[in-house]
Amino acid sequence: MSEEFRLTYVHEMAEAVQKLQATRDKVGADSWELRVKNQTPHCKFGEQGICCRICTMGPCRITPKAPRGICGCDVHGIVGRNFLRFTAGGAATHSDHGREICHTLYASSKDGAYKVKDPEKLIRIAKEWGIQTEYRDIYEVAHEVAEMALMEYGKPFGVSRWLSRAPKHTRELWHKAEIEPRAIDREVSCSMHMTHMGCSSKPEALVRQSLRAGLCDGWGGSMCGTEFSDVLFGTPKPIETEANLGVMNAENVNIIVHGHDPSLSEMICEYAEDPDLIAYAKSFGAKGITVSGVCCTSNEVAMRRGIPMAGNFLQQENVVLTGACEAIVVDVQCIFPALGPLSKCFHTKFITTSPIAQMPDSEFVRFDVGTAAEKAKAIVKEAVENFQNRKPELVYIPDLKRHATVGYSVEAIKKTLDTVTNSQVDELNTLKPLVECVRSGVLRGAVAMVGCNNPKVRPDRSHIELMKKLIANDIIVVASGCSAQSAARAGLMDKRAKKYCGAGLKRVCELADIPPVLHMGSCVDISRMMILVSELAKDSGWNIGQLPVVGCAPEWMSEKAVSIGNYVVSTGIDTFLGIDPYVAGSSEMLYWLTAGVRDWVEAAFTIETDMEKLENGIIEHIEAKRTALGI
Ligand code: MSK
Repeated sequence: MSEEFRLTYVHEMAEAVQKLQATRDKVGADSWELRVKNQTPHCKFGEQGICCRICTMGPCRITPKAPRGICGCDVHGIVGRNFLRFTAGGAATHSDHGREICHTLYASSKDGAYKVKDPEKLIRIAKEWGIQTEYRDIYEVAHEVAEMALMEYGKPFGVSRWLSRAPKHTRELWHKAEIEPRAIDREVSCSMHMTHMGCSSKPEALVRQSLRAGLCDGWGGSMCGTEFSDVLFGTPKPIETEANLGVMNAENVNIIVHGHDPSLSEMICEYAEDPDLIAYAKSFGAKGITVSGVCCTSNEVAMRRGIPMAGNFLQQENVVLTGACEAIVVDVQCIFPALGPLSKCFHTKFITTSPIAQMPDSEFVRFDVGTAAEKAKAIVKEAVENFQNRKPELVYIPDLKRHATVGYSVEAIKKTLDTVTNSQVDELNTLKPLVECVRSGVLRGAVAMVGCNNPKVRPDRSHIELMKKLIANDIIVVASGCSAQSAARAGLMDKRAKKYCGAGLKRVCELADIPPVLHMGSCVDISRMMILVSELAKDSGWNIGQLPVVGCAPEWMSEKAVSIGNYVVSTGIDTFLGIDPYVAGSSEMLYWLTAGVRDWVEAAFTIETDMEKLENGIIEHIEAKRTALGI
């Protein structure tokens, strides 16, 4: 069996969607491949971050002839302010998602649509926060924890509660650098204030606040999102699933869930399993109901329910182009407005559900905690009824899918490690076996691969080729977001992919029965990776900045990714970006991001758009960390 296994190549993925593009042309639709052509070449001022439109005296663009804006701000101030606003946008987005989850937890009840699925985790967090748990109803505890978490967004004094999870050394660095995040909303608000006309234009100050705003996301809002999603929907554990467009089923009603917030998708999945609705689907000639996902909503339901992953960010139009999508139901973030006009060329219902993400040409079904169950049921019913409107001549689902084992939360990683330790003599529920693998050199290190796709580079290629190179060099990969879906679609989350590993990682995969690329969840779940490195530091006695661990976002595109980069670097992890965050126009900003911040947080960014150099840079960096540790 294992001899027959091979990874899917990126060119095979591209070929598989060519027929979908023929359908696109036949129905006169549009897709990102065409729009990229219309938008190329991109604005050079924008690309370098040297255009300022923060006030209406401009817009001001910096050139050799005009080195300052009308207010006198130089290129470094303009690039710096743009970078901080970029970061604040991402921090706000992740954190508001986290806030919604806190509200859902606050509304949870024994008889309601949302229940506490992981009471053990809830009690652990409650104790961490000094909340009384004994002799109390679990929902009383849940509501107190949720309220306390909501206060984290606007508390007038103190720093984020979650910081206490970080190692002492890291917390001291943050304190000394004055980047400990205070209330979550305050850091976003403060970033907007600092970048208003007539406030900060000094790169050092703008970068410092970027790190702080990033930290309020990763060690604030995103951590709320992850932790309380686990409490509500279950902490992920390894589960089998499949990935790529071939998970859609031509004989079934296909519902695609897309976005980020699991509150909606969990309910849709629930009702797609309802025997009455399945029978209803059969009455329309379908064999059943298939729910599959796109983007991070997909990661959320894949790792808790094994719901298949149809694709990542740049696949979102492809699911409609199959002609077999009865409904694409979206919540928030990373949703192309293009889905509206595109779905009009097919029978597909494009259903928006959040007041945060409203789009033309969509049907808006307002989803809220109080009516979640009835709205989800109505959406599934509507999708079922739409099956009869399919145009069979337009249906084509590429025959491409891969098996994947997903759901490696920190808790699941520890449990997996417990299976390879000798429970008679070894400590359980720790990361120490992993530390030993790194110390002995069986594993050279670890890379956190994260982030989106971006049409600026061939979609998925950088993710997949980088991961292949890393695992061949005995570097284990943990992945989240659309990067995780690239891995799954290629087959890198199939346990049989161990054949592509170096001898050390292959042995680890065999012993622990894991794939070489571990799925850690959605983009808010990069907060899981922060816990993972913190615990690795504690279990190894090394500081985070000393660990042979690297973060990498080779194809990123969103503001959220910039915010993530800021908190990953701030946590002490060197971060490699394959796309320039519009800072090329300022030598001072480049200095601060790629070198200056190292004095504060013992890590920095590397911006490298050449994939081969990026690949080699990561491996060299990991080996240099090992040399510095003397291992
Ligand atoms: S969905 S932020 S395209 S990873 Fe989280 Fe993917 Fe990037 Fe959106």
